[in-house]
Amino acid sequence: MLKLYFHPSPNPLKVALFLEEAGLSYEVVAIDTRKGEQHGEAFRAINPNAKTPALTDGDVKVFDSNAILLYLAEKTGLFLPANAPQARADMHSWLMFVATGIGPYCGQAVHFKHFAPEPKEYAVNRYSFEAERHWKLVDERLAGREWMVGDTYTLVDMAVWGWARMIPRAMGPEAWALLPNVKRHLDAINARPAAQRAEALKERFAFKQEFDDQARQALFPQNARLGL
Ligand SMILES: N[C@@H](CCC(=O)N[C@@H](CS)C(=O)NCC(=O)O)C(=O)O
Repeated sequence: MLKLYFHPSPNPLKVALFLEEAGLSYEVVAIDTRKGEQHGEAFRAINPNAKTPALTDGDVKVFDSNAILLYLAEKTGLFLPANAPQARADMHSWLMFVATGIGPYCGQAVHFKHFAPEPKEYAVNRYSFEAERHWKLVDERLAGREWMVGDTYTLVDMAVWGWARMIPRAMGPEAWALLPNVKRHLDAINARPAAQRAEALKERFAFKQEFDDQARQALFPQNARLGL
């Protein structure tokens, strides 16, 4: 049995989308990161990085969303691009680009825009600039093509979807004017029943909504060093 360790956030949602698209049977284990459940010993035995998502497949453990997408695609043979050198190279390049560029820069853009204490202008400018620069590259990639790699829907599109949903929060609602191809790609995936099922997973659990001291300590443990 597959078990998805889940919080309704961009990285876990990519994996939920794959599982739903593939029609795989899986159990969802809620990890309420605002309550600090990611730091528990049992979860860290699965993901030493103490972040969601993680997946277990029997005795196999896999963490980091893009690694999980690759694991599931290799396991099932689904949502991979053609088995040709350029298509596989494109898959790896864009997947790593999402993992090392889109995810971290959007995550930090959200953090500094919405959560960091003042003064923060320098950090907001750096991360929103880099988030925009990365998304413009995805937008150029999607100009004149339906999907990120080859001419079919693959795991790379799912990786992009997880964070594209967050663009207004990371960059402001006006960002869509700069990214028409990303918006078209997002709308196409949002219209898929699997995406709607992935988004609906959060309704099954009472995830903590309040952003209080408990949530701040769980998500921003570094603040303790500054006495915040
Ligand atoms: N590189 C990791 C990043 C995972 C990550 O940052 N997950 C967030 C949700 S999107 C999380 O669990 N945050 C809780 C925390 O930082 O304590 C991946 O792609 O899975």
